[in-house]
Amino acid sequence: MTKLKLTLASTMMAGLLSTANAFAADHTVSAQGLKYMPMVVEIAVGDSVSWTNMSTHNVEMIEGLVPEGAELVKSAMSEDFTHTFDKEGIYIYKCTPHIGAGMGGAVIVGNPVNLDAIKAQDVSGGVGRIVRKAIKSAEAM
Ligand SMILES: [Cu+2]
Repeated sequence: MTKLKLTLASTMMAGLLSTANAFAADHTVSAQGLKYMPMVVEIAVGDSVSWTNMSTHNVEMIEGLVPEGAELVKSAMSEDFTHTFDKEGIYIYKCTPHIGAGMGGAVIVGNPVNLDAIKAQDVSGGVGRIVRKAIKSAEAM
């Protein structure tokens, strides 16, 4: 390759890389009282979610209610938190101290590939309400 062609090729590569980054979006979920708003967010693979206003809250994903093989994320109490989702499916999370009051939410990444697995779980109480809302959103996709 000539030097010009190499320069052109690397310029194109840089363009492709920055285009890919430009499509990854960050979505904000805000803690309002004892609720996460919005409670269900639908995002693309590679997007991130930032939880804000986390004065007395955290994010704890629940075993059996995330895609198979996905990391069970647990954020530090009272700290804003950002997580990038690289694996598609439905993620159900709770606020550890406030799940009794129903505080939690769901992130649906790409296709809800684990919808049947989540439906098969026997969940009640606050987590049950979040799961039912997530299933409703996933089925409407
Ligand atoms: Cu909370």
